[in-house]
Amino acid sequence: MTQNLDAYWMPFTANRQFKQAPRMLTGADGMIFTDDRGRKILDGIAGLWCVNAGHNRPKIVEAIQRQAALLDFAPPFQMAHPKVFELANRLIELTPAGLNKVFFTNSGSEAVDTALKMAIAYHRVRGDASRTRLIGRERGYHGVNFGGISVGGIVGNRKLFGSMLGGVDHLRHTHDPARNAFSVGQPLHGAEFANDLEKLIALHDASTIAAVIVEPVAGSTGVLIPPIGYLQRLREICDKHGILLIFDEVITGFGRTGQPFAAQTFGVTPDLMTAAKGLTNGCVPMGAVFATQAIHDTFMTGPEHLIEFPHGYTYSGHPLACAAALGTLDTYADEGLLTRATEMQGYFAEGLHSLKGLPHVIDVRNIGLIGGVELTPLPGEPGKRAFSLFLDCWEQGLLIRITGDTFALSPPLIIERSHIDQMIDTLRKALVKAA
Ligand code: PXG
Ligand code: PLP
Repeated sequence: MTQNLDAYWMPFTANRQFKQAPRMLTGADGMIFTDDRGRKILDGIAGLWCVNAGHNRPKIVEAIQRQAALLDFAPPFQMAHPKVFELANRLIELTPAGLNKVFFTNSGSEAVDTALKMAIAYHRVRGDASRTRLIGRERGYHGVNFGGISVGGIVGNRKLFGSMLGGVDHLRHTHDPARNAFSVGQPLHGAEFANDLEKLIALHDASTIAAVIVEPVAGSTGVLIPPIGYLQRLREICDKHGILLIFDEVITGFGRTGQPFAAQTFGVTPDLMTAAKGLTNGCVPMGAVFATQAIHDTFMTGPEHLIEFPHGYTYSGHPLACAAALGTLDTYADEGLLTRATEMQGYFAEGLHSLKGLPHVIDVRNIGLIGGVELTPLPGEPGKRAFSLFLDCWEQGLLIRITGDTFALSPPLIIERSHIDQMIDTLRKALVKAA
């Protein structure tokens, strides 16, 4: 197939490199992609951390097909359709107790900006209008919209784009390889990084701070697992000072860490929680923000004919997305996938940590079915060593994800031991070859 590749400007892609040697996917089933050369490629990253039930799942495919013929679109403002309520009810059975209201968006980025707006508006509606400041974290990824990059902490995603939201500050990230390299599961050291929040409160005064947003496990930035006690400490400080805690669970939601949400894995409940990706198994775009009853109810005052929260998207709660999400939740439930990572994580961790000692491997990190392996950068060429490894794995039939000189694995939750063996074997050979 020769195709003109010029017109399409690709997202988060080295466009010129790609177009010289395209990597074109043409089909997918279960754990396996097919490419345009007819090759089979093992999906080591659930598409992009989203296809948690694996590809081409019948209940999801059929639900989307049926819905398209039944009701293709329903306006979401002042109107609705039954499936969006059904989905909301199903979702709050899975969320941590207390998070029982759902607002729908079309992506993780939109979920993040929605949550930030909810937090600021919540304080204002309560009569606490000076609480507008948002606290993010270094190396945080919260999507690509202006709110998300403002609280985000990945310099490369910010520096081209001028001024960010005002009144934002950042906690330090928790990556501390000197003390924690090769930790299996949660690292022992670093709960005290959460005390940065006390410092920012001392600097800005709590009365100016609306919310703190963190990923329970930072994914895109290279798989940073929260040190034991860290999230608990953040929760305590937020409670002490009336600050909302937002967990961005776009990656960690829907079974990735061994429970439906990482909040449950780590035993810390936020006030607002974002999700996307695994919500529809990646099949139709959809995101969500979960809020407490108290936050929701704060808005439910004033004349009843007025809109309480002036925010929403044309495609909020889209019928095809709702159908896909319901099919996805059925598939997760039928197969016990939302806790399957607990069963598989031991074998997965063993495989990953067996890469210790191979050339240039300086750290291995894991939790649930998320793995990160960090390599020494090539002198003066950060990111290049991992990019070469990514290309080699692709040629050898394994799709991985890289960020800087760390590569990430986040396979579909249907993974079997034989797939883990294949992934680790391919990586081992690639690391040895590259040395
Ligand atoms: N928050 C978090 C924690 C994410 O991981 C988003 C928000 C944004 O979601 P959308 O749906 O707008 O992309 C994400 C997305 C990577 C990678 O390589 C990760 C994401 C997106 C693209 C690449 O790790 N996560
Ligand atoms: N831009 C214009 C001109 C619009 O009319 C709208 C929605 O009506 C938007 C942007 C926002 O689009 P969406 O609701 O899909 O986010």
